[in-house]
Amino acid sequence: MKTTATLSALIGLASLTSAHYTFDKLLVNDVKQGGDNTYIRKHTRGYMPTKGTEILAKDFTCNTNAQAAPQVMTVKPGDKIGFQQAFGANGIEHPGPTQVYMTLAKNGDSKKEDGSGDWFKVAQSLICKAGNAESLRNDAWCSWKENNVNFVMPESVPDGEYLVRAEHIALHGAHAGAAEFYYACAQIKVQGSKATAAPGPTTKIPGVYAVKDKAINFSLWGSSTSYPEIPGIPVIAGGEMRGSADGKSGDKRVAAAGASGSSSAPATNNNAAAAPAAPSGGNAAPAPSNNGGNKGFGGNTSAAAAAGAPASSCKARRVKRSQS
Ligand SMILES: [Cu+2]
Repeated sequence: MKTTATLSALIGLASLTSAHYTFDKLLVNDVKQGGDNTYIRKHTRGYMPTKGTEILAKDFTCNTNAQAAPQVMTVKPGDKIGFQQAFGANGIEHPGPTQVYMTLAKNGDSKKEDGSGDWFKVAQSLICKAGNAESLRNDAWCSWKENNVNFVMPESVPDGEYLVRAEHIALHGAHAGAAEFYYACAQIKVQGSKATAAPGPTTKIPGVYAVKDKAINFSLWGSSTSYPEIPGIPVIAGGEMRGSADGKSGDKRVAAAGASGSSSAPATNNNAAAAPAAPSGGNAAPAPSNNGGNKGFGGNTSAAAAAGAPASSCKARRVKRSQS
């Protein structure tokens, strides 16, 4: 029995550890392109997440000490792009949404781009399986057990070279102010688009999230069966919305209506359950921060302690995985 218990403990540890990850392999239409970090910028954070006030630091753009990758991948609208996990990880096992942001390379060269310009959001995934409070802590999320963050390049993105930043936010510690951010940037050239207008709304990264944003201080440890939040800014018109706030629509990818006609309102869409689309009535001028609008402050944090939520951070940091 002792052996069994020890084994179970080890297995538990292993699976927690594999839940930590970053992304280094690019997929186009589910086929791996090149090797590790051929198109995705290598950084020095390893598989550890970014947390707390670190999201305000410059390194939040493409992760710690990110270096230009050797190649730029050319894709066309309609191609499915995936950011696959690094270090042998094979599945996201933290609960939370995924986001994909893009910024146009200012000099037309994504290898040289520093990401200091404006970013727009091309994709958002939420909940793909309607369930209960328990499933909201694991397999309700669209990204659960998938080994890559993926989206279909929308027609509404004009031709050009871009930095594309894919992100997963793990919410298990969010009630205690410790949402975990996993992200990396790829260098991608879009070719064959008919779009001409620059997509909006836009934001800066860092700056897309404030530490107190409701979406990243949400508690999974109460009775909630949905996640009625959209982290950051709304998805551009024609961009991809996968799943929904309560998962009742299933694992569906639909084109976001976007904020068309209402310019670049940076307000957070807190009505995701109603429609995977535009923020209601946003007419604000483009602004680099998203602190306006209906953004609240830590609305769900207090319920956590009452529900006996676990400590915020992951414990399994000891098991090492080679980064070489
Ligand atoms: Cu973790």
